Amino acid sequence: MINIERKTKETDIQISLDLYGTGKSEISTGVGFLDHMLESFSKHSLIDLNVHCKGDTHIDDHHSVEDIGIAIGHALKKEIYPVSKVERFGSCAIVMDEACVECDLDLSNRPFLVYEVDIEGKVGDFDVELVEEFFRAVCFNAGLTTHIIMKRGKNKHHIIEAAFKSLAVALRRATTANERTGVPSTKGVL
Ligand SMILES: [Mn+2]
Repeated sequence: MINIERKTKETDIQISLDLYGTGKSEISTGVGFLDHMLESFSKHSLIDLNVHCKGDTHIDDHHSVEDIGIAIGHALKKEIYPVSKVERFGSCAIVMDEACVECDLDLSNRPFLVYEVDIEGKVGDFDVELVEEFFRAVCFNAGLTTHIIMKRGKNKHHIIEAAFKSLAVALRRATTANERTGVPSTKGVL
């Protein structure tokens, strides 16, 4: 279990995260759609996750969404590394009705994000361009090489929720114990 506190003039965030949990969450970010996505992420990753954020959402949701991503990324980095006796690589394609999104990731300890999800506009009052900001903040601060690719879809709520679930399950698979892998790198450390 890792606890992270992150306070700036824009946001005040408390996070607790247990990588090997049971998918329990208490989420209150001030951004309703993000609450829904993080509850889904926790449930399907089996990561126990509490997130509380007071942010300047009177401006817009950008600072809160990005800063929560940074804080979750920091917490994941502390929980994941150094990598030992786990699968290391994880992939998952999730379907939600007409939508299908695939996430492929590597516990590389190197930040990289390929994000090919071609959607615009809003879900409710949530700006969908913030989804890429969130995933970039998570992957860069956690040290994850991650590709999130929309294979098909029309409904933006389905597409984004499938993206969060695909990251959740890919991460769960990559962090699944495997006694035989040792340090799963020819470099000898990750
Ligand atoms: Mn939903």
